[in-house]
Amino acid sequence: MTSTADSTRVLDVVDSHTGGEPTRVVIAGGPPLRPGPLPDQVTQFRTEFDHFRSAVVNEPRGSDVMVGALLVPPVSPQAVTGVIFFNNVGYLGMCGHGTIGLMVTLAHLGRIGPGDHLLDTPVGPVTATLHPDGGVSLTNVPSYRKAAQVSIEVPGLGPIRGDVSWGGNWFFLVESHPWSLDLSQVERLTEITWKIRQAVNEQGFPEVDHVELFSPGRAGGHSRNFVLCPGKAYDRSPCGTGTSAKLACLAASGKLAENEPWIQESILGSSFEGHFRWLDREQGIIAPVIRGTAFVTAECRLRLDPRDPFRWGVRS
Ligand code: PYC
Repeated sequence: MTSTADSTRVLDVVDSHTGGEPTRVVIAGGPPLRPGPLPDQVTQFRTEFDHFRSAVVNEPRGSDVMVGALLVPPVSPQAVTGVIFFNNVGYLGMCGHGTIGLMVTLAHLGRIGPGDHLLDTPVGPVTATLHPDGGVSLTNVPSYRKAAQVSIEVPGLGPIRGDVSWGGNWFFLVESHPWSLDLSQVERLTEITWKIRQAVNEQGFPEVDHVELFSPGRAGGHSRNFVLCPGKAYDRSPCGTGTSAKLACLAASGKLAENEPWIQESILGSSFEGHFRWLDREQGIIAPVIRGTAFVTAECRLRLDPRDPFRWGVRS
C-alpha cells in the first residue's frame, strides 16, 4: 500500500453507481496479493488482508450497500484486468452492477475505449462491451438452474417455493409470494428474505447467499425484483448476477426464448436489459447478456491514519 510521510496509508478509489447500487474501484494502494489464479488471490485477500476489505467498504468510509472492486493483474493474456469484488461481509464470485461500474470507471480513467474487453473474475472470464453511448453490456459466466420449485419451510412464514440458480453467485428465486415489492417495504422485505435465506441454507442449499423476490414490472419492465445480498443489504440495482440467474430459470422452463429481450427492474425502478444464448441446451446452461449504465460519482483518496482506531472499518 502507499504510505505518506506520517505513515498514513492511502488508497485511491473511484466511486460509481449502477442503477443506484454503488461500486468503489480501488485503483492504487491495494494489498500486495501474490500473483496467481484469481480464486487463490481471493483466499489470500480473505486470510491475509481482510482488514483492507473492511477499510474500503465498511463504515466510516463506506456502508453496508457498498461493493468494492480490487483490480489485480489478469491471468488471461488478452484480459484488460482481473477484478475481485467484495462487500461488507466478504467476497463475491462475480458482480454484474460492479462490472458495469468498473467499465465506466476504466473509461473515465482513459484506460479503455468503446469495444469489447475481457475481464478475469474469480469465477471465470467475462466479456464486457463499452458502447459508444456509454452503456455497458456484459456476457456473464455460464449460468444454470440447479433446482426447480424447491419447497422450503420458513419459520413464521410457512412453505416458500423457489428455484436455486447460479449466475456468478448463488440465488434462491421466489416468484410466488404475497409481498409488495415497494421501496417503503424494504425493512420488512429484508427480514423476510433473511429468514428465507437461513431456511434455504439449513434445508439443503448451504451455497445460496442471495435471495430474490419477483413481482410484475411497474416501470415498463417484464419483472421487478428485490434482492437480498449476503451482508443483509438489498441491491439497489436489478442485480446483474441475479438477473443472470433469473434468465437461466426462464430458459430452463421455456418461458423465454434465446435472444428474446428481458427487462428486469429493481426495487428502485432502475433497469437492466437481458437476453441469453444457449451454451448447452441439454444441460440447461446459458450465456446471459446484461446491459446497463453507470455514472462516476467520486474520485477520492482514502486515508488510513495509524492513530484512528477505526482505520480498518467497523466490522460486525
Ligand atoms: O449486480 O451482480 C450484481 C450484484 C451482486 C451483489 C450486488 N450486486
